[in-house]
Amino acid sequence: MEKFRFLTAGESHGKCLTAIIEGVPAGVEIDIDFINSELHRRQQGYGRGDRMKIESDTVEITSGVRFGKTLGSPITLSVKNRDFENWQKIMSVSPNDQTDDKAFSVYRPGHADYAGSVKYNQKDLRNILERSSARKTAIEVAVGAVAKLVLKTLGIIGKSEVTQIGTACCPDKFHQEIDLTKEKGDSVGGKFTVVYKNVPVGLGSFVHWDRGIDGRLAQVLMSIPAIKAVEIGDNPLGVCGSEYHDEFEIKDGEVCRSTNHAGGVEGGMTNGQDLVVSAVMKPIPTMLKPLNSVDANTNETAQAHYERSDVCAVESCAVVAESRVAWVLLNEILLKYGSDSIEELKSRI
Ligand code: EPS
Repeated sequence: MEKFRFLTAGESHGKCLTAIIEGVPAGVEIDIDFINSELHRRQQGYGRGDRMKIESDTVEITSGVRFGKTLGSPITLSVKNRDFENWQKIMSVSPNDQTDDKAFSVYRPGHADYAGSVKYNQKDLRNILERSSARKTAIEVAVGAVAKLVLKTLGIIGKSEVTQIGTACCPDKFHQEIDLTKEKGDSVGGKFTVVYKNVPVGLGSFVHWDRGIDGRLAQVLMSIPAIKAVEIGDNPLGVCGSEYHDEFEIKDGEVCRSTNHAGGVEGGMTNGQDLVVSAVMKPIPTMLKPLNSVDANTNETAQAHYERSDVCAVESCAVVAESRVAWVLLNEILLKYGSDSIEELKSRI
């Protein structure tokens, strides 16, 4: 992140989630309804838990935008946690409100609880859960929506599709797979694909290991909570080179290809074909039927702590991934073309 940069802050049950973004050119139309519709998409999906019935995520913009257009100055976004109403004392910043209510000490296998408590020297695992929760992806999607608005003015559009839930590979079977999992008190993961169209040639580079756009995409996708694998283009396992690589041809005087196994990336750069990235999400590690664990206070075996959760969040995760790919694309576009205003950027592309 060099040209399009941001920080986010906020706990899952704290007052709100916040982001400060830098690098968006001046003059970009900011459609708040679009940002809110992206937040709404992230909340949807079959298999989501009860938290999503409490929240109705909407963004507030408090800097960087005037009369509907960006100023080129830092943009501040915030999304309120409605659930904070129920957690005011528990999440209080004041030492006078100290309480053990909602504290827990039995590690949930697969979560950040164990390593996080050792690393940050915390006895109450809630101090780890609150920021490691996937709740923070709400504000990340708001940031991604701003990036998408810039990309949209440049004609670059993204979408995503869930391709697998558990063992089911066809959408007709997805709900059934989630229902069966829920009945068993379990959770289920899956796979999705993000596609961006009209991506310019030459974003990223081969000149240094850290300039490849494939590496950047892998990093932003791998760091979504619960993502375990990322693929760019088609999985090449078991396929020979002559079948995998996309041959060139000339059509109406233009260089083109009739296949896109590479997913739009060759040599760490976009090649003008659709950018195609897939990721695998593990089953969410909080389960009604808990796994064996250890109580950090007593050092005795115990059943893992149960905290309200989702049975399946693969659809939401696909929306989060779309946003993150938008961060990378906008950053690479700004690195390649620069620009302080959207008019300048359009003319350079
Ligand atoms: C989430 C909010 C969280 C969880 C979920 C995603 O809210 P709560 O903990 O109050 O139910 O529903 O997070 C996880 C399952 C996780 O493991 O982090 C959200 O806003 O997406």
